Amino acid sequence: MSTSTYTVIMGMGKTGIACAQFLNQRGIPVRIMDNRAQPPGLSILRNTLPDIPYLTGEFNANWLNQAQEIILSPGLALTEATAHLTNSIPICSEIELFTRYANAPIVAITGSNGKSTVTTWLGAMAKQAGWQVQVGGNLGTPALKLLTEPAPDLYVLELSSFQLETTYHLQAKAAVILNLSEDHMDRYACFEDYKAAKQRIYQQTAIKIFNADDAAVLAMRSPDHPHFTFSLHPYQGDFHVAMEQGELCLYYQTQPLLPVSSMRLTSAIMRANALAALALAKAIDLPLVPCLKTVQEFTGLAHRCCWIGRKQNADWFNDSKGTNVGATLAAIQGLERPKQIILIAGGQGKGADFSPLRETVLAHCRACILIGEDAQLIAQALTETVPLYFETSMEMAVHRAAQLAGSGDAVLLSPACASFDMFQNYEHRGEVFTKLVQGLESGEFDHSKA
Ligand code: UMA
Ligand code: ADP
Repeated sequence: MSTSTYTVIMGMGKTGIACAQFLNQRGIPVRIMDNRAQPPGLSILRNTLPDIPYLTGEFNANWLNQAQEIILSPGLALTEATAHLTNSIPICSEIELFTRYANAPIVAITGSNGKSTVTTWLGAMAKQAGWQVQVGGNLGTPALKLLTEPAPDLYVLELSSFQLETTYHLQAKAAVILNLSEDHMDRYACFEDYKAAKQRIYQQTAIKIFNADDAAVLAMRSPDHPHFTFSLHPYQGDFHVAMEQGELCLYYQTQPLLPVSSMRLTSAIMRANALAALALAKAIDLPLVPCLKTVQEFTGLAHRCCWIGRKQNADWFNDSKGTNVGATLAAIQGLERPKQIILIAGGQGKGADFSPLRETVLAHCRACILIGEDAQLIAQALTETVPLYFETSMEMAVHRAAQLAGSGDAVLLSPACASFDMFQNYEHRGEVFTKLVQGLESGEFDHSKA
């Protein structure tokens, strides 16, 4: 057992810096390191915490072996710490640290897709109901940052599998895994490992929410533990979608809640997200009326299947946050335009198997424009489906799409990949795409050259 009195933080990104600031403020001695030469948090660290010992460009085994505890940033796998350890040192996440200090109930949301949407939606419901609520986690604001504000009535946290790997005492009042499909296969040995990391969200959770349409999620349910289910199929979940007097409605059990036509977000995946948010709201006793008002008024988040305009007589959609195959499948199917979609995809595939795209592309797309590091991998999965075009920049991809697009078509950017090979992040990719599309003049492209 170590006799040291310092905590070592691994990683100098958003999470690492939030941990250093939080612990330093409480007088807990910390050291911080990052194996990147120029980690993004370095200048903030130097400016705001000049007395904290730090290291960049490598990890220091001595520091790690003498630490009282190691706080591991989510971008680092557990083995990045254990590889250096000869002593038995406890390792945990920033979220674990958060649970030690948080003084209000926690709702925790994970899943392969829809996390940010449901987290934001539930936060908006709580706010509409007059609750003090703080929203953060993988969404962007590190959970520990939320603790710098007075304790609210509720914390709503989006959690990634990375954060859950080393979180042991979440004890959420309500938690959900929205869905499970392959993601981050460059980090996990297999899908089972990824699933196991996600499943940790249900540990010691008071009320669990399950997607009844997702077999892998539903298999985690034990009937005697308090839970709610949701489903897009009539009467298949506590919260579900069914017809009421000729109109499609959201339901709680046998009670119609509202017609889906009254929602601003119209796609099926957004109905599933609304049902999940309502189930979480029910689990924490949020009043129904303000929640339903929020279901109707919510307009969604940027870069998730957003219509950005009509050019070349086609509709253009930005789904830059479609960073895995599951999200891209949902986006293509959600547009409901058989054979009329021109898909722009590609980037860093994170070790994904792209073959599930095949059938959906064949049914819904009429061309695919491929960009980025893993364009060839996607092309292999799509051989002999639809015409494939390879482009070296987003600008070229948009120009190619404009040449191909005709009346009634939809051009969809939904990359099924991370963006870091060509862009700072998915927001940057979406903004570049949107600007290029907005810059297209009608008739700028000569269709005869396509
Ligand atoms: N890294 C190193 N060496 C280090 C530390 C990090 O190479 O010593 C690399 C990682 O491999 C990673 C990158 O640096 O590629 C960032 O890692 P980080 O842990 O420092 O990231 P933070 O800046 O702290 O941001 C993290 C989340 N990022 C990741 O999990 C990769 C952010 O989610 C999250 O918003 C933030 O904490 C606050 O909670 C982003 C994300 O992409 C949006 N998440 C993944 C996803 O949603 O799919 C999981
Ligand atoms: P996450 O935070 O899990 O990445 P987001 O809400 O940011 O989820 O959405 C990411 C991508 O997933 C977008 O492309 C969006 O259109 C798609 N998406 C959102 N909700 C769902 C869902 N319930 N099922 C499948 N795809 C979804």
